[in-house]
Amino acid sequence: MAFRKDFLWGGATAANQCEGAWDRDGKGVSCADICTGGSRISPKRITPVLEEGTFYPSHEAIRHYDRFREDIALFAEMGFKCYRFSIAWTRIFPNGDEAEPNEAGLRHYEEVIDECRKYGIEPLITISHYEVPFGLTKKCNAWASREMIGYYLNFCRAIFTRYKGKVRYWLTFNEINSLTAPMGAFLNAGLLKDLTNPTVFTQQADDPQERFQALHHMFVASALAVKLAHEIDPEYRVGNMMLYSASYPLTCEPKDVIRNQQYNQEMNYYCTDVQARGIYPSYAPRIWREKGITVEMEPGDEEILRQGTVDFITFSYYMSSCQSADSAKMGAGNLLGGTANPYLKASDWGWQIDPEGLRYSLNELYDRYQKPLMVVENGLGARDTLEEDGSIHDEYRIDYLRRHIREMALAVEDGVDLMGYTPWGCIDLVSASTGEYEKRYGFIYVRRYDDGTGDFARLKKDSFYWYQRVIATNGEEL
Ligand code: BGP
Repeated sequence: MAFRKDFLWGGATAANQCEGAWDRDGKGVSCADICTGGSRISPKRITPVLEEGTFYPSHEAIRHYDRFREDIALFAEMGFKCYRFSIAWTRIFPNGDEAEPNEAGLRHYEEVIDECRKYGIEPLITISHYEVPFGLTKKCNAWASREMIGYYLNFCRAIFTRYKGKVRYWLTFNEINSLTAPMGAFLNAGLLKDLTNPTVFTQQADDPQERFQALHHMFVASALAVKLAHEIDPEYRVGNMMLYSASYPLTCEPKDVIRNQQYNQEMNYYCTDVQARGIYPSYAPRIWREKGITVEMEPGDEEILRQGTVDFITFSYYMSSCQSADSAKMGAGNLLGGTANPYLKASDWGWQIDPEGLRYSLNELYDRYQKPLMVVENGLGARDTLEEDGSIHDEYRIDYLRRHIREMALAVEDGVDLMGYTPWGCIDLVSASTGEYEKRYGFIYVRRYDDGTGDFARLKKDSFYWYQRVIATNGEEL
C-alpha cells in the first residue's frame, strides 16, 4: 500500500470563498469583501468604496457560515480524515488592530472545530487565506508596513490559545509565494495604491520594492508564529503553504534551462527556502539586484528566521508551464506567466493539466527540504451540468483527480514522506482568481449561480461517491 495508514484524506476551502455572512456577528471588512464578481473574460475589480447594485461574491458565497454542520456531515459521509479551512481574520479582529478579539468570531470557529472533531476529522487551519483586514490596508498599506507583524501575532495568539488541545495543524499564510508575482499584491498582502477608485484585479499597479518588503515582514511574522505556537502548545505543528508552479525549460537549449532555473528560484523556492531553511537563499541578492530593490531588515531578523522554521511543507498544485529565454515565445502560458507546454492539454480556464508534474514536484520538494509534505490544494475547475434528476456526472473531474492521486502514490514509492491530500473546493465555492461560481471544483454541487439565483442546496456529484471509495480503500481503488 502506497499511502500511510494515517494518511490525511480530506478537502480544502477558504473562509471568504465559502462562508458569506461577511458583515455578521461583528465581522469587519476584508480585502476579499471589496472584490466584485468576474469571469475569465471579464476580470473582477477591487472597489475600495462598495458600489450600490454591484455583485460581491464573498458577501454570501455558499453560506457555509450558516450551513457548516450540514457541509461537515457531508464531508464525514465521504470519509474525510481532515478538513482544511481558514479563519477569517476580520471575524476575530474586525479592523485588525483591536486590543481584544471578538468573542462571537472565536466562538464560531470553536463550533466548526468541535463539529469536525465529532466525526474524527482533523482540522487543518490556514491562518491567513487571501483576506487581510481592509482596515489595515487603509491604516498602513497592510504588509508593506512592519506594524503588521504585531497585528498578525495578536491574531495568532488569540486562536492558538483558544483552540489549544483541539487543533494540531496550522498553516501561516496561504500561497505566500503568490506575492513574488504582481497578482498576489492585494489579496495576499493587502497592498493597494488607490484607495478611492476601482482597480481591475489583473491590472494592479506593480511595485516590486513593496512586494518583496512585504514578503520579508510576512517571513518574520511566520517565523514568530511558529515559535509562539510551539510555546503555547508543544503539540502544535505549523506548516508553510506555497503555490507550486511546476515549470520546465521549453527546450533543452541551455539558455532556456537557465531561464527556467531562475523562474523556479524566484517563484517556487524563494519563500520556502526562507520558511523551511530559516535563511535567505544565495540567489536572493541577484533577484533584488535585477529588480533594483532593497529589502530592509532589522537587527535580530535573521535570528528570528533561523528559529522559526516550519515543521512541514504544504502546497497547492494545479498545473505546470514552460520557460523560454526568448521573450517572443513567452506569454501564452498559465496564470503565472510562462508559456504553454506543447505536450499538455488545458482546462477550460487555460490551466495546463499535468499529473506527472505532481510526482516531479513532490520529489523536488522532498529532496530539497526533507520535511513531511502535504498537497493541500489540487483539482479541476470546470463547468458542471445539473441533470433534471439532480445528478451531476463529473467524469472529467474524477479522471483529473485519479491521475493526480496515481502520481502521488508513485512519489511515495519514490521515497517522499507525504502526510495527506486535501483537494481544493471539496464543496463548490467562489473562484479566487475570477470571482465566479461557474468554475466549480466540488464533490458537492451548490445550487447557486453568478446571476444571483439559486437556493444554495447541496447535491452529491458522481465524484462524491468515487472519492468516498478512494478514502475507504486508502487510495487503493481509484
Ligand atoms: C489557489 C487559492 C484558492 C483557490 C484555488 C483555485 O490559488 O489558494 O483560494 O481558489 O487557487 O483557484 P481559482 O479559484 O482561481 O480557480
